[in-house]
Amino acid sequence: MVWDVFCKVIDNYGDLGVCWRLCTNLAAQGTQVRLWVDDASALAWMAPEAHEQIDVRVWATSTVWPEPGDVVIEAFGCDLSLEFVARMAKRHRTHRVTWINLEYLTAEPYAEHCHGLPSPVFQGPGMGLTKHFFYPGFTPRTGGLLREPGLAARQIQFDRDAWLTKTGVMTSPAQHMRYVSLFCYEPSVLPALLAQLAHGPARTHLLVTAGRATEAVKAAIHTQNTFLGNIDKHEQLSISYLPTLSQLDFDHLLWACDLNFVRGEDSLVRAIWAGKPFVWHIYPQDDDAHHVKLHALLDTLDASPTARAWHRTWNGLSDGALPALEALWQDSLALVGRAHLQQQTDLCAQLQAFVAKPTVKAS
Ligand code: TRH
Repeated sequence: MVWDVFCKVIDNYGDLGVCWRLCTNLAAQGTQVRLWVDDASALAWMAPEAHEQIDVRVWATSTVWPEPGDVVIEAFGCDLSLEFVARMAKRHRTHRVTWINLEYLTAEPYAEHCHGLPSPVFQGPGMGLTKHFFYPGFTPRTGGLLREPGLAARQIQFDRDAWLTKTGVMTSPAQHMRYVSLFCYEPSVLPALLAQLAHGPARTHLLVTAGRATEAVKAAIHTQNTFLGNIDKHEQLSISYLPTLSQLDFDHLLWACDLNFVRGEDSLVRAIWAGKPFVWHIYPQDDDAHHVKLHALLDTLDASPTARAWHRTWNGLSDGALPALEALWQDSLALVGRAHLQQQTDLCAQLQAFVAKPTVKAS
């Protein structure tokens, strides 16, 4: 089987991050994958070692299209080139081509209702084809979550101190140090978080990811002289600004920390698999549709009052002060969610089963 996966980078790292992860999951099952992407530059750090079964191709207007594969994944409604769609339709007359639109992850009920729905094409270059909507999700009636085999075993074998030392974060074994990762957009309460960490009572080392989170922390420190004074006085908070990490090391970061602040969708799922307390910064939408989406996730994971209060404030849904950190260190949102979601068939296996279904075959 050859799979074509199409990805357009809108902004941030999530579009490519999800697509690359899907491709590596497929390749691990022996599938040949072509990843078509309009801007592959982030793969240089996200996947520096590449993968011999994943053929990364530039998706440009001038692309000369090869024979389409057996399965074509259009990630997040990225609109395939009409020339390629025409080739798919032509091939489909003699050899089944399965066309799937992989949707964004959400815990909202519509994911269950829309998962697997067909959309036959009656006119235009794709006439005769059927596009299917595939919704990742948190319940058995959705397409599940990306979770590669062996993930839990790798985490068990992970040596946190060795990793922190290798990355230069830990120079000598630090007793009673709490590690916190920060991957976020620009939360308005970020200065309040930094101030809480700086006031202790425990010593905290903050690992700030490259890009927007680093810029946000530097801006907050720059404008918070009183807060800076606190850092200097008590030495409770130290900060490392990380370089861009490979996806593999991004997981290691989440495994190494006692508390993870994550954002977007792929890192949310990885934070759940990491099983550590986490706070999610949801990708903001203009019409505030993300408010419903956030609450749907919290309901699905049966979040504690602590987790709910943190998520509301961190995401700007509440004007109140940032809740106290103390209750968050023990929060079991990820642990409970992981125990439950690990029972689900993972997204890659569900995709493969979906493609093999007779109803899809007949399309
Ligand atoms: O970067 P994001 O904010 O992506 C977002 C969301 O996906 C959002 O839904 C989408 O609409 C928007 O982009 C366009 O967060 P996300 O989804 O967690 O993706 C980050 C990816 O980057 C993830 O695969 C982890 C990876 N990553 C690394 O590999 N190394 C790093 O150093 C960092 C910081 C991230």
